[in-house]
Amino acid sequence: MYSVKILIAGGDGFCGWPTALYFSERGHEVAILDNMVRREWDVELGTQSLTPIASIEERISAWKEITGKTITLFRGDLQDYEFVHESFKAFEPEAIVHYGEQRSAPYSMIDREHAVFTQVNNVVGNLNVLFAMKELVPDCHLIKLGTMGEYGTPNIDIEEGYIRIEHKGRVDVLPYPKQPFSFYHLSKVHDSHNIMFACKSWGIRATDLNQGVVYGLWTEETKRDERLYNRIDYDGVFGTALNRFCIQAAIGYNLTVYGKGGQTRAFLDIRDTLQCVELAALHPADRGEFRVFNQFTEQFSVLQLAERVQRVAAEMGLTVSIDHLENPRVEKEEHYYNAIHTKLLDLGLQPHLLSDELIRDLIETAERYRDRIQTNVIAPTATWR
Ligand code: NAD
Ligand code: USQ
Repeated sequence: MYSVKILIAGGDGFCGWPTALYFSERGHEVAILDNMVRREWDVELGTQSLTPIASIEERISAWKEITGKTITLFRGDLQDYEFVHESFKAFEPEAIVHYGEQRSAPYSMIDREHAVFTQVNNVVGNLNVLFAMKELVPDCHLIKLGTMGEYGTPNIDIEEGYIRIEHKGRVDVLPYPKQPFSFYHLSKVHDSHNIMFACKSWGIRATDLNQGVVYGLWTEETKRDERLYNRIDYDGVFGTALNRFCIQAAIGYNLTVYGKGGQTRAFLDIRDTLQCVELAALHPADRGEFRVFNQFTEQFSVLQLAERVQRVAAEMGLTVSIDHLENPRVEKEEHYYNAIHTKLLDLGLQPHLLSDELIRDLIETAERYRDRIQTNVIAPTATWR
């Protein structure tokens, strides 16, 4: 296996921090770029990660102390082109994993300001990455985190990025139609279009990873020391379906299924996020290629997940009820869903499928940190209407 000089934008976040450690552990040269804005949103929303998390400086120095390995830090905003330019010039990455965006759909739907912030932050940050690549590291591979939510829930199979269309006797392979769920998901569509255009115009190499909802918390590296712990969100704005249900189950909070719960989404274990990103990094796209992978391992409806958590909790002696809350979102609650996801499997992905053990482990983690859980931030507050 060869070593890659890899920049993790958003490397202080839920996916980014374990990714940085994972690559560093495997002998790659790692730098993190982040402006810590995710920690400020906790303050804005009056919430915090279930697990206590050390500052980025403490995290990086603990990693050095434990493994002897160095992670470089570029602390700043992707919207600041001068900063992005300086960081790229100093580090000269061979690959960039770009996680550094506002990633909550509810946050983007709070009001006009949050919608505008989300799209400006994400679209401008991503454009700055593309321009810095063009100017300084044209051979570098961009591994961009997109989302399965770019596609929405069409009544036909979801392909990996492109679909062959026959129209009036002519045939073409075109980008798969996008019907995103929120202003956040729309920002990812805008990013995809910008990256595709940069690949075509400038010969940039890029892989768009349309990732499903990530669940889980622990990875080999993050559980080694308390100072390396990852964050995990449970609040109504940043918390995501399965993780939220496990944390709710631990404190006897009725599981918050929105509407009927027939909404089906694509899911994956955080350990598979790391594997997928590594597979993309070790098999770069060609110059000028805009490659799209659907990054998930299984599909579940929200109600299926709630019932599974309820059953595992019952086996642990916990009585858990399921609430069907009025859905704060505008989305189909019963629909067809079948998304293709073979490209990462073809590259060698070995999925960690959802297990009762993982659910039990998350419930136990939440029990351990129950004093940190604020029940007043669990209910959804942002509405789509
Ligand atoms: P996160 O919010 O935990 O981490 C994102 C990080 O990016 C944060 O540390 C934040 O400070 C940083 N950031 C945001 N804007 C920035 C800016 N302008 N400049 C510098 N840093 C900035 O999110 P996550 O859950 O780790 O998600 C990472 C990526 O993966 C996101 O792009 C998200 O859209 C995508 N994704 C996440 C999930 C999921 O379930 N968590 C699923 C699919 C896709
Ligand atoms: N949901 C509930 N109850 C909850 C939370 C969510 O029923 O307590 C439902 C939602 O209505 C939705 C589904 O579960 O139908 C998924 O919601 P979510 O909050 O778990 O995830 P989502 O908003 O889609 O966003 C998350 C990440 C985002 C990523 C996306 C992948 O926050 O960054 O892009 O998952 S995907 O869903 O494939 O678009």
